[in-house]
Amino acid sequence: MSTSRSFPPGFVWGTAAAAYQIEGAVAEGGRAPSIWDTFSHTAGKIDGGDNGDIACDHFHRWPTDLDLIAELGIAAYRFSVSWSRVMPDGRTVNAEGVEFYDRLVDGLLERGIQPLMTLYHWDLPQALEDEGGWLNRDIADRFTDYALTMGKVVGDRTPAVTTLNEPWCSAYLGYATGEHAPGLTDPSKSYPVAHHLNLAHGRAVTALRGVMPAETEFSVTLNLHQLEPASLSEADAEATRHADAVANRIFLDPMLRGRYPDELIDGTSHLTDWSFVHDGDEAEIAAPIDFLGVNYYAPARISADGEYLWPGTYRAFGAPIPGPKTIMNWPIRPSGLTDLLVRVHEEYGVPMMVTENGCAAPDLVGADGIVHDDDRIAYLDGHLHAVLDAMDSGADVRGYYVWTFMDNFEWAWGYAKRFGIVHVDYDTLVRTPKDSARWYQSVVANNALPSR
Ligand code: IFM
Repeated sequence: MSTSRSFPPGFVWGTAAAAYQIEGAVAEGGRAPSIWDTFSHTAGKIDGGDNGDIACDHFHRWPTDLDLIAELGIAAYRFSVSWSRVMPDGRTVNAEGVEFYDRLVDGLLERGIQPLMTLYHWDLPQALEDEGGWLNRDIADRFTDYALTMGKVVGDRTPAVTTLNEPWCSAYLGYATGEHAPGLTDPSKSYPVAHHLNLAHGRAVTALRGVMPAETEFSVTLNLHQLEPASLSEADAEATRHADAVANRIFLDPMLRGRYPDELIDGTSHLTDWSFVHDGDEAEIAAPIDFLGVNYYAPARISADGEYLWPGTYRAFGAPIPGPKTIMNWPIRPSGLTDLLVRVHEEYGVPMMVTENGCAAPDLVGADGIVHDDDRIAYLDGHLHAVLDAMDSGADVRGYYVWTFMDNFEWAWGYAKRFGIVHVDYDTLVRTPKDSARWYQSVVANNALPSR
């Protein structure tokens, strides 16, 4: 039997959530609709016709939610700010909205929990969408103003800030496949959207450094794709390199190297007009960050066969991978996380945090009222071993945030898919820790994984 494996002292143990997925209270405290309110209220967009109107009612229940995080001994909480609560029209500050996050940050610190504030987790104010949203270059300045508002209010108590969560989803799921808000299906728009997200990130980091304490750590969170070719053929290898440029390097390269990859701009992306990239933009995007947030759930397989799904990537993005899957039908492959972290370390040399990792599981409530989610425990255990493996290979990984604290609104899947380590009864909104929460509690307490 192997012995337990320890993490280094100071390793950050956290859990993560996002505003629209948990807050509810969409029409309270001066909040105005975001693109996700509009989208979720559009017939046919969300499984079961669900929406975030009530969600977990975290807006009202945050004190007891934070009590539970503290009781579990979780040292850090990654929350996101609802832009449309703070600036309902995208521009004008709503004091009530700002105060909510001011109290949340104080509540975290009072309980000894370290805040990691995400500024944008997909819920753009609808008023800004009406002006063109992420397609309108002006969005970079709107985002910077919003970031500065939050930085000035909570910056003195917020040691770490993430600008964007998973801009890939905003650009491609929002504009190419239409699975996410704003639900467009015009693939040519994904590239300018990705660029404006990148620009907003870099501009906001530079501006925030001017108003927040010098020791504040700045980051961005990317859902990097661990890609593998479907076969040994040169065509699949080439398709995989290309998909890597479109899915990963379109963010990594400008942010960490100050230049878009040649594969994107040499015409192979099927989008030859990159005039939306202005002189000086790439330098702005490359504003130095202190760590990269990496979200990982599953690897993806790329095949050159099949039609293009959108310019520059492939319908066969997601070619079948044999082996175990979660109930999302996502392959379970912890070694993919090791490979990804080592690759980013070797190619970009940036410190990293795993800012999301977790799984949806069937989560039946037992006769004792508890969810005995051994499948989730096995998933988390495997992926935490994978993080240690990456660190053994030299990757500088400083923390891990389990996705997610409690079951919540899982975007296009509504409430049908549960990712939480805490169960939420959506009739009563009662929260009950699952076995995985108790398992995580003990991992955090010991700073080590149990023996296998
Ligand atoms: O729930 C989402 C989260 O909002 C962003 N990353 C992936 C999670 C699971 O799908």
